[in-house]
Amino acid sequence: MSGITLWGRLSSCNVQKVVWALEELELPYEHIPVGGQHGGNRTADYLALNPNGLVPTLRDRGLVVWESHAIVRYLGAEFGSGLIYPTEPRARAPVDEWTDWTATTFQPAWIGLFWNLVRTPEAERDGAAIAKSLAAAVRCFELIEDRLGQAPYLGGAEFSYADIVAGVSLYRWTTMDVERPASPNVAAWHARLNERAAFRKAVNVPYADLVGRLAF
Ligand SMILES: N[C@@H](CCC(=O)N[C@@H](CS)C(=O)NCC(=O)O)C(=O)O
Repeated sequence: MSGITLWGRLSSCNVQKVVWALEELELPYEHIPVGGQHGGNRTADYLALNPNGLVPTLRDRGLVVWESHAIVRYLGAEFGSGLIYPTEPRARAPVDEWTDWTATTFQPAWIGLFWNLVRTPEAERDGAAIAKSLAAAVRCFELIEDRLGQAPYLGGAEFSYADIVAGVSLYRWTTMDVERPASPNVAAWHARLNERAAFRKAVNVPYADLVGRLAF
């Protein structure tokens, strides 16, 4: 077994984190579309790799890793030379902090909005649920806005994997049909990330195939 293989559909925000990291680190990889309309994530072969049955999954020279944040951290630690995952504990701490906050607080908020507003068929949409999830997402973006008033990137002075796991929200957040508060620091961060080819390739992915689709 040699080289890197990534399983997952490119419309998944969790897969997008891994694509962005791979592209950022200029690592060659084989991509196998799995999940969503492609299916394949409940087969015995796939479950042997990832017993959680979700995407993404990554294999590198025999090592299999699932959970998007663990994958991105692995890539940074193995191949990044400190580039997306700082090696020094005091530099690493804020990066891990914003990453864990993304996993536990920020992503559930903005993805909740995406599900309520975009993935739920129009006839089934619940205005109260949309308003609640929008308020939660706005609260999170206010935290990010404040943070980006202190530093250009979430982890501090340098781009890191914290920007990757949180930044996959930006295409959807800015294209969803909702009232967003003015957030100049978030807008400037988005513009900075958009200068990166890896961001554009991984994240600026139209999601028409997800509209009104709750099946996966
Ligand atoms: N915590 C997991 C969540 C993975 C997850 O929820 N994946 C979704 C796509 S974003 C999935 O596999 N859904 C089933 C499908 O796409 O068929 C991670 O970060 O990797």
